[in-house]
Amino acid sequence: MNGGRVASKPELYKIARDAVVYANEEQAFNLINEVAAQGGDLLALLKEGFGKGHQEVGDMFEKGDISLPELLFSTDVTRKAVEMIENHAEAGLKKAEGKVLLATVSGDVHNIGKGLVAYTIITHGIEVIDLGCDVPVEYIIAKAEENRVDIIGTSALLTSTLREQKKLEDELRKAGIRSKYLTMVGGATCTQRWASRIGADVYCEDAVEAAKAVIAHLSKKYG
Ligand code: B1M
Repeated sequence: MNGGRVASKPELYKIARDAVVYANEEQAFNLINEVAAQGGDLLALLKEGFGKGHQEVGDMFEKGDISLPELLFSTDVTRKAVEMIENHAEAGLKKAEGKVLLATVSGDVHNIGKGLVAYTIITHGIEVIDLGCDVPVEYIIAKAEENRVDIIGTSALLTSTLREQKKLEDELRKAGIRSKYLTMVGGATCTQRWASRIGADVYCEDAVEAAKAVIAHLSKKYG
């Protein structure tokens, strides 16, 4: 990958970043295998390399510099890199304390933005339970309780499905478990105003903001 010379950390991070930005799955896999074989720090590679690339493509998409299919190809490389690194758990990948549960609300099949949020959080070494899309509030709460998560994040992209985010707040309160969780909301139709109105703890405009909010909350809780 570098003419036989041992690559420096910034060089390795750049190769990982490029693999995501240019959606080069083979480059990502070869790099992970090489770093794992050398006993290198895979979590650092995830955060500083793949994670940075992932944030960059997210930003490029927001600015309209790349198309939706390009974003999806890159996100797929990040997803596979994360899975591969997780499979190398014995090679030193340690998770930070705390768990996040994410779901796109019931009646809503928009999965791409929430997936981007999930992978951006995962690249910081934080465990994410991603329930997918079209998920009823009752199931979200059951899974949050079962997995003892710290944060419940919901995504809504349709005006008609925003109310599910309010339903989540209401049902958590009714069950007397609202204070156990930090609730985070986002999605194209969701706003700060809506979050304040329904009593959600945090509104995030994009995946980077979401990851920052998660890190801030978990650092405060676990030190
Ligand atoms: Co639909 N769709 N769609 N769609 N779709 C929108 C959302 C729409 C704005 C398009 C439009 O009309 N201009 C519109 C909603 C209008 C409204 O209600 N106000 C719309 C509609 C109407 C529909 C259908 C009803 C169309 C129809 O069938 N008549 C239908 C609904 C199906 C359903 O859900 N029941 C529908 C279907 C679909 C597809 C299946 C074709 C496809 C989804 C594929 C998939 O996800 N697997 C799709 C798509 C792709 C879109 C657009 C074009 C793109 C959405 C997207 O993926 N953006 C969208 C138009 C648009 O937004 N420009 C549109 C990329 C993604 C990275 O951005 O999801 O916003 P986004 O996520 C961002 C932030 O919002 C934030 O971070 C992400 C990135 O940084 N974020 C969070 C998201 N979730 C977060 C959670 C957080 C924090 C931040 O914390 C938990």
